Amino acid sequence: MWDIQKGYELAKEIYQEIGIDIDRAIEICDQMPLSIHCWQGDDCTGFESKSGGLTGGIQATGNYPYKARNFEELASDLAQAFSYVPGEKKVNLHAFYLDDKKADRNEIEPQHFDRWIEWANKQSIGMDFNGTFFSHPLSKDSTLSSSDETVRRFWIEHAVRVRKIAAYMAEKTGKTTVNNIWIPDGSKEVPVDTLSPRKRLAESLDEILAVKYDSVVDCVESKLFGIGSEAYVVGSHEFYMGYVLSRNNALLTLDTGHFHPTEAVSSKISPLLLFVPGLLLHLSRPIRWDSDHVVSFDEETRNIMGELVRLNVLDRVHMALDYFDASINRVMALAIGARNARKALLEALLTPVGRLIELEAKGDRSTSLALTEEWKAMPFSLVWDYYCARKGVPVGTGWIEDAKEYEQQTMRKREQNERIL
Ligand code: RNT
Ligand code: ZN
Repeated sequence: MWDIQKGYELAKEIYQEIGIDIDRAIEICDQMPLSIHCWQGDDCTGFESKSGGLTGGIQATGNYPYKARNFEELASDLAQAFSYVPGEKKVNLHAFYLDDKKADRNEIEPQHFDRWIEWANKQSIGMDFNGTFFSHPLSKDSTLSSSDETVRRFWIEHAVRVRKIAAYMAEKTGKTTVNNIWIPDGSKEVPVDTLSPRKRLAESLDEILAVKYDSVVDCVESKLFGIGSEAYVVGSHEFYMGYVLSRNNALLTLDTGHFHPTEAVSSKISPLLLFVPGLLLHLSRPIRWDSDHVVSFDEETRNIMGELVRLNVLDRVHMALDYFDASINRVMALAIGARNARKALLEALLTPVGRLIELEAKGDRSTSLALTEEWKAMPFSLVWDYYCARKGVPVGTGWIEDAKEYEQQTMRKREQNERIL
């Protein structure tokens, strides 16, 4: 292993030349919570007994063995993945990861999540939550926008309970719980009446969000299309944007895979934050469509973090991962995506924002571009390695062997993709 301390000292000097204090950057980066999704660990299967597979127009493709089949395995895999990721973390749960296979979605109670809460407290992490409006017999057609009043009421009841559970999680962990609402409602063909489902969705949301919980941050997530809802999605971007702007009762969720492939979430942050109090980011990697690939240290992820740092809005944004790849080791998928998100944030925090703004204000765009481009080749990895080492997290490729060892020692004992009911 190379001398990490030496690397840090060198990087400190180099970044100081452009006016950047790397210690300060590390500190800010470390405090920003990153919500790590449990559903990568089991291909979004959940713990309910009568699972009819993943529905709702989302899909986890691949058949890598050893997926987690129950609470113990999923919690163990998550803890393993967390150990490879520096910085403040939260666990992001879906309602169908409840600890009681008998309770239906309209019957879930806070106590069904006690084991998760105990686990989160042991890890000293916060918890985020999501209602599960898919993979259920009553979600076949639509949920909160349904014209069938019995169905719509069922899902309203679910969402109301989910918020209560979120408040309970916040109380037990002493940390804010972000509650995200995403529903799959939509259709393969354009319906004649595109408006009525949206009116019903707005009414449902008004009812669900009527009670205010100080410890819960509610968010609503739009989507351009899903499998089977290619032509029409009730909860479109315009719908939710209008909804939160008119009600001011929830934040807007931007999933990086939920827009047209030529649109970039990074370019939506500044105009939206001018009007909405905050955003939830679902970081993903959409390859040509909403493919939900593992988050990469790619241009868009770096652009998003760059924009948050340039706008100085980290305190108005919640960051969560949202992808599911069933074709690779799931613990490694989590570690790769989480490390990349954190890496991109740290890199962004090393940007000489003040200097660039000054140059732009002076109209010196050539120097600003030159500095931006030279900055890209600065020794960022030395700072990242030092940060990992300081947090007791494996440096560089150091975690890969360890994750392989975990697969051999722990995951391999599971029979191939078999579920324990
Ligand atoms: C689906 C949304 C949603 C889900 C999770 C499981 O397209 O992105 O956020 O991925 O809630
Ligand atoms: Zn999402």
